[in-house]
Amino acid sequence: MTAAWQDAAIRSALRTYFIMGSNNCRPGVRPEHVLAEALQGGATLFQYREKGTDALRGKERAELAWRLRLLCREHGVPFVVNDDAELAMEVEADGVHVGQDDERASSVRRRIGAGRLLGVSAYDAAEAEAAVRAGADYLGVGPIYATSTKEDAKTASGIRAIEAIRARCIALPIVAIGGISAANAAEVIRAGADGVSAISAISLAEEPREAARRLAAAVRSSADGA
Ligand code: 3NM
Repeated sequence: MTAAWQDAAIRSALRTYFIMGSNNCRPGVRPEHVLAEALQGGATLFQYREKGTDALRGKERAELAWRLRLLCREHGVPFVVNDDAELAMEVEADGVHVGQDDERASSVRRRIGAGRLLGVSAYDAAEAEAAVRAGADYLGVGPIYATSTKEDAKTASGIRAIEAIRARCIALPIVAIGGISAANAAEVIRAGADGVSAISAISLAEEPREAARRLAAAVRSSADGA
């Protein structure tokens, strides 16, 4: 059995958290290319999220998962699968991330064991507390800002959601999500998040490597107290 993740390793992996599926890329741009660029730019974790309109299914989905998984392995960056514990096990992922409408977090924890990361999305403090009880290793809190990437996203909460969760003394590592870019990453970190996650700020950028580099630099400078 693999040992559970150390708290410091989780916080460090969450810093510049890139999420993508095949339908998040610019027309004609391959996801493998975008991920390779993002990793070179400094992405610290990757979540494969193949969801929404035109998402791949079955064999194509599993094959792309494997290719992206191997790229992460080459860079020594954790690879997490969104909402599919079975696929996560099949491609030897480092973890699974689930939202409130996906398989229950406690059930995913039983399936993946203690050695794989379990991330759970939370909109507010009540959902965060439930995620802690279910055995989450980290929380994905959002949407912080307006996003057009997630088809059924809730109303943006602003950084208040992060502050409210920290005010309840929930110390679990937090990655913020929704409309995050290099321009607003610093205030999210100052509000109490350990890191920021982004889809479109990197996946739709003309230069994903540069976009990831800018995002990582914004997180670094705010975490250093700049
Ligand atoms: N989950 P972008 S918001 C995948 O609120 C996802 O849980 C959200 O995409 C949540 O970085 C979101 O392009 C989309 O705004 C994030």
